[in-house]
Amino acid sequence: VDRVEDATVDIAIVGAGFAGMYMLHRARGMGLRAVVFETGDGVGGTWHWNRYPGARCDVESMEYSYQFDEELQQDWSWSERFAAQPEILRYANHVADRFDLKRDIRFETKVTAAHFDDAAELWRVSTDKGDTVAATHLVMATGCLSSANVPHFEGMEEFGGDWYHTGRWPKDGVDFTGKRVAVIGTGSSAIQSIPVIARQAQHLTVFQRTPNYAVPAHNHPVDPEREAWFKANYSELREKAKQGRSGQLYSVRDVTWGSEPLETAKAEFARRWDLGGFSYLGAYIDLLVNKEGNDVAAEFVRDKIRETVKDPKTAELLCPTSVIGCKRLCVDTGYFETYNRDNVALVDISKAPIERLTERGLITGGREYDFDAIVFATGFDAMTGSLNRIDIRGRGGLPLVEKWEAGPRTYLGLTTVGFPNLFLITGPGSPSVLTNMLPTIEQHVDYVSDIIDHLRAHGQNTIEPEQDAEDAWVDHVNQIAGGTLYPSCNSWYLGANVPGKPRVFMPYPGFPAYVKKCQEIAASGYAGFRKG
Ligand code: NA7
Repeated sequence: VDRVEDATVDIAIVGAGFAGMYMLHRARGMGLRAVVFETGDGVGGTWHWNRYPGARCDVESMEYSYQFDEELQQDWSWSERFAAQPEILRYANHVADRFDLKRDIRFETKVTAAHFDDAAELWRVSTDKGDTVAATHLVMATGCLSSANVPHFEGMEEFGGDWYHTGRWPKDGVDFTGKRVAVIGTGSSAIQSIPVIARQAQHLTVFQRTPNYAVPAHNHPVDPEREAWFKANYSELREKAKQGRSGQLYSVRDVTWGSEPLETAKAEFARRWDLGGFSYLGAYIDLLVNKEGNDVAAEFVRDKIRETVKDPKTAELLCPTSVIGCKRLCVDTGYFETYNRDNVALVDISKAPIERLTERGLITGGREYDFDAIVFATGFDAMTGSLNRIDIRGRGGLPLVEKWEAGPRTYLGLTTVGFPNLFLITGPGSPSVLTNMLPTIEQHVDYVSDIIDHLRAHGQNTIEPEQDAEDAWVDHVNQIAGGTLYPSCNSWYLGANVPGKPRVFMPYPGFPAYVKKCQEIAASGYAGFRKG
C-alpha cells in the first residue's frame, strides 16, 4: 500500500463494509475523487470480522443485498434463506470486484485522527500508516457493531489457553476438537456459535449473565422457484419492504393487542414461530408498546424453551424475563436443544459475576473452572464506539467525544453541529440497527450524495445542522423511543452493555417515518441545515 501524503480528495470514506463500498461507488458516479481507509485486509466490514462458527445474517438473504444495480441483484444467487458469513463475504467481494472498488481502498490502514481545518474548510485525515489526506467531505462508514467489547477481567494475561472475541475471529478459524471451551455471553453471536462449538468441543460451559429470547430460523436452501419469483418482482418487493417499519418484507399485522381473543393470539404466535425469523414480532402492530401483549408473546417463547430443554432447572435459567424484542431478537438454529447434550453446561453468573481469569481458566461464585479456550461473545461498543475511538475534532478543535460526553447528539443520525461536512452512515439517531442494514445504508448514502450534489450545484462548500434542529431531533427520537418498551431493558441500543457508557436510546424506531422526514427536509432545501 502506497502512503498518501498531502493529497486532496473530495471525499474521504472510513470503512469498506457495505456502507463504505456503496459510498465510493456513488462518489465515483458523481465524478468525485474519493479514497476509502479500511482497518481490515479486505472488504465486508461486519462480515470480514465476524467469522465465528455459525455466524449468519438474521435478515433473509434475498433482502439482505444491494438494490442500486438491477443487473447485480439479478446475477447474484443466494444459497440459503439466511446466508452464512462466508457467503455474505463472497458477495461483498463480488460487488467490490464487479465495480472495481478495491483500487481506491487503502486496506490495513486505520484512520487515527480527522481534524476540521476551519480556515481551509477541509478535513485533515491521518492514518496509522502515515497518510495525510485533506478532504472536503468526511464519511464515517464505520459500522454500528464494529468496536469489540472485550471485558477487562483481572488475570487476562495469566490465562494459559487461548481466548477469542467473536467479532475478531481468526481468519483461519479455530479447531476446538478435544478442547474444554467456555463461552461468555448469550447474545446473538453466542446463540449462533454455541450449537456449532458444542458439536466440536470435548466440553462446553456457557456463562450466562442475562438469558435471551430466540426464535427459530427454520433455515433452508433457497427454493429456485421462490428465487425466480423474487427476481421477477424485485423492484416491487424492495418498495414494499421499505414500507415495513424495519425495512423488511415480513408481515406486521395491522391489528392491535386486545382486539382478538387470547386463543387467536396464541394461534398467531404459533403460526409465526413456524414461519421463523423476525416475523414473530409482527403478530401485533403494538407488541413493542403494549406490555400485556408483549407478556403473552414472551411467555409463548418461554413455554417453547421449557418444552425443548429437558433439565427443568437449566430450562428455567434459560427463560428470559425482560420484554421480548427489547434487545434485538435472536434468530437461532438449534440453540436451546444444545443444552440437552451431555457435553454442555450452563452457569448462571447473574448474581456472581466472573471474578477473574486464572492460568487455568476463570473464577466465579468462589469456584475455579478449567478451560483450554475462552470465547468472549460479549458484543460491541455499539453505534458510537468506532466513532469515539478516532480522534475526530470539529470547529475550534472540539473533540467529538467531548461533544458526545453525555451521549450522541445528531440531526437525522447523519450530521452533528460543529462538524461541517461530516456524515455518519447509519449513525445514532437514525433507524440503523432496528432495520435491515442494506436498504438503510443505501438510503443514507443516497441522501449524503444528494446533499453533496446540492452543495456543488449551489456553489457552497459546507453544510452542518443548526443547533435548534439537532436539539429538536434528539428530543424527537427520545419521545418516540419513550413511547415504546425499548428503554425497559439493559440493551446495547441504550449503551447499557458497556461499563460507564451514557444511557441514551440510540436508534430511531421506524424506517418509513424516518425516510419521510428525510425527504421532507430535502424537499424544503435542507431545512435545519446551515450551508456556507
Ligand atoms: P450482545 O447482544 O451485546 O451480547 C453480548 C452478551 O455478552 C450478552 O449476553 C451480555 O450479557 C454478555 N456480556 C457482556 N459483557 C459481559 C461480562 N463482562 N460478563 C458476562 N457477560 C457479559 O452481542 P452479540 O455479539 O451477541 O450481538 C450483537 C448484535 O449482532 C446482535 O444484536 C445482532 O444484531 C447481531 P448482558 O445481556 O449484558 O447481561
